[in-house]
Amino acid sequence: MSKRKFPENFLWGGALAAHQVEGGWNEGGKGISVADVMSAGEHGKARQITDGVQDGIYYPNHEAVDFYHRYKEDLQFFKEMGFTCLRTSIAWTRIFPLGDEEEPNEEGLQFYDTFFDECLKLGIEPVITLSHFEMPYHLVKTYGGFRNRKCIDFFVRFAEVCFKRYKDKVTYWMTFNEINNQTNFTTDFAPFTNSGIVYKEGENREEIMYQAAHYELVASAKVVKLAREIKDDFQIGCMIAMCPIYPYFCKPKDMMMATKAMQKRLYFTDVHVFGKYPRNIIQYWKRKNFTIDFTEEDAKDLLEGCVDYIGFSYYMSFATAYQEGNTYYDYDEDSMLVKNPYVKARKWGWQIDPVGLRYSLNYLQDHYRIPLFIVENGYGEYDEVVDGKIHDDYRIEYLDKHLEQLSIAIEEDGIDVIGYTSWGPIDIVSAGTGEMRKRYGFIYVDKHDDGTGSLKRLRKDSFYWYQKVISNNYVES
Ligand code: BGP
Repeated sequence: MSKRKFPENFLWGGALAAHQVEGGWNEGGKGISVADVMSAGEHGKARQITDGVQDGIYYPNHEAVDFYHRYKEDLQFFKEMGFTCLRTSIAWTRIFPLGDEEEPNEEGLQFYDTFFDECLKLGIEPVITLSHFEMPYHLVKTYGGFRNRKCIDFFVRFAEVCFKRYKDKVTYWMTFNEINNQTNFTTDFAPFTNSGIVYKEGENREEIMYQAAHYELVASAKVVKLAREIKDDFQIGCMIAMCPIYPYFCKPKDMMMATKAMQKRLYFTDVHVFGKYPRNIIQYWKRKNFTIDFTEEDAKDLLEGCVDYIGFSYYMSFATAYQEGNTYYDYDEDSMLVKNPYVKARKWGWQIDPVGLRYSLNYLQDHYRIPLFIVENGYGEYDEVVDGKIHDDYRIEYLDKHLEQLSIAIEEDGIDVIGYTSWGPIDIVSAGTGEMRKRYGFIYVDKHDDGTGSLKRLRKDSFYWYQKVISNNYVES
């Protein structure tokens, strides 16, 4: 057993998203967001967007775990675990209820003012995502979300208000959560991926996805530029989902397949970090005859809005095998992913691969050479309460193995990592399925899939484990 130390000033904490934790969906002048019109999926199935809020449908995000009213109590738990940072998002609809107004909603701004003050009072640094799967629903209905260039300006205005208002309270920012995830969701789930796109029958979904993603990348770059004008020492990053894709065999064609799949998922990072698209994506658009509205002004904005760090989520890895007839990109993504026989999958099919985290850190550092921030990693599982206790050794094992790999990456590979925020430090609504039973927390919340529950909070065994890791600032391996 050796003790692997983390760097001094390493940021330790947890990560949340406003719509998954806050509730209070129609309080404080808040408008309706995409998340507010997403139904709960059946167990393990994707959720659906409904046309507005309809009677008789259960919307899990409406109350979530009531953080909106209970955040003071919850911050105390985080403090007790020793958090030095907390990642969460600002609900766009608290600040601009419709999204296209000229003036922000003062009550929404005040909510985050008092929330950030409370964090800072406890020595917890807020790490803020501007858009985490919760575009104002009005922008979806009226403008078609990010298929419309106008949404760039709405997003920039929202960001500007946040930067100016919270400039003395927040240093670490991220623009769009898991911006690259939309390449996997040319489905009814698309509006939930920040893009706000609802696809119509018969349209070329892929082309529209690339267009919307381009507008989001431009919006992100403009926001990064603006952030620097407002405050020099803001640290502003992107946020990507990092799911490394391994070749199934060492067959050259499998390797090529894996390379192309990685390019498709990670081109976003190239644009964020270098301010330019990689040639492979431009070439792909040409091959497919996609017409992307991409102006000279856009190219300039992208170049001038490069990020300071890469925030990323890591939960799992994938594997891929070449299939006869498929020419790399021209596949349906799901059908090209194969089960990796060397790693175990969990209930929701996510493959557990701690070494994949070390691989990801190396990959991102080698390609992009700027600091990294692990802003999501965690284990979603059913938890059982027995006599008021939750023995979640499976979660401890998962996190411990990932932290071990993180410490190796820092110590042996010299990776520059700002911090680590585990996903859902308190149980929250699952983004993918809308379930409560897919729990990630160190703190259990008595809330269930049918909306019942006292909302009482309980410390799980993992609470004490994480508390120890943070206070020691090392893991044993
Ligand atoms: C990421 C999202 C989060 C979060 C997490 C876990 O993709 O950024 O919002 O929810 O995944 O996913 P799920 O909640 O579906 O288990």
